[in-house]
Amino acid sequence: LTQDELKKIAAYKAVEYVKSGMVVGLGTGSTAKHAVARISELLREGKLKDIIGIPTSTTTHEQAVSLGIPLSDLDSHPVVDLSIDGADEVDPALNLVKGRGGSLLREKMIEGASKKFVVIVDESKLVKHIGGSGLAVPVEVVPFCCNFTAGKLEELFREAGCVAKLRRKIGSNGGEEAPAVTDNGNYVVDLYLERDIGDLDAASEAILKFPGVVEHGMFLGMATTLIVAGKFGVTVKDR
Ligand code: DER
Repeated sequence: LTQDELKKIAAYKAVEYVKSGMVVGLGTGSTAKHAVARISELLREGKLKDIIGIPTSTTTHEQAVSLGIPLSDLDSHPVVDLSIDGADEVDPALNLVKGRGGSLLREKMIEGASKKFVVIVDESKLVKHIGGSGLAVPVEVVPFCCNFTAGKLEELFREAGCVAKLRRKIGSNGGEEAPAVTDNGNYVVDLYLERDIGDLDAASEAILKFPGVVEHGMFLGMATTLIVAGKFGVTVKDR
């Protein structure tokens, strides 16, 4: 099974939790994309009815529009019944790193407003501790003096061997281009960590203290169910 097939298996399993009449948070990324497609398929087949989708990014909004899923937003639906989304990392306590796709703020708003949040991953996303995959913990920051903010974040996690990098668009010629801009007009600083940052709640609070920080990509204690698709099958773990 390819990684994409594993993602699809996890996504389809998660859509079994979607019931007619639900307000559903639609995640962002290559795994959530399969869940959005599956929901539209069940709507077309009449197996699901009266679903309202709350997209977590403009990319997902466009995908859902093209698939005919009725959409709304948190202003109209402040309580979401169920959100389905991928993750970049999942630790044993179901804490997540999200945001490699740059949609962490809207994801955290929508998934934070959800009664249930089902995370769908292939087994490659499982880590012993947050930051353990050697990939980054993203932080959404305002463009104003973003290098100042990046420097403060790097200093904050100096003990964990942190290197903070402003995320830039990759140009057509592969060169580094302008800073990547999120759906909300902000930038992203990626924190590359060499060691465990320890107390995640304390780390979260410390990051959010900086005025230039909007939000970070650690989703702590938010997932209610984890669906992992691996070569040995699919596992479901409830919080
Ligand atoms: O960027 C995001 O938050 C995505 O949801 C990410 O966490 C998972 O993306 P993937 O399913 O493409 O790996």
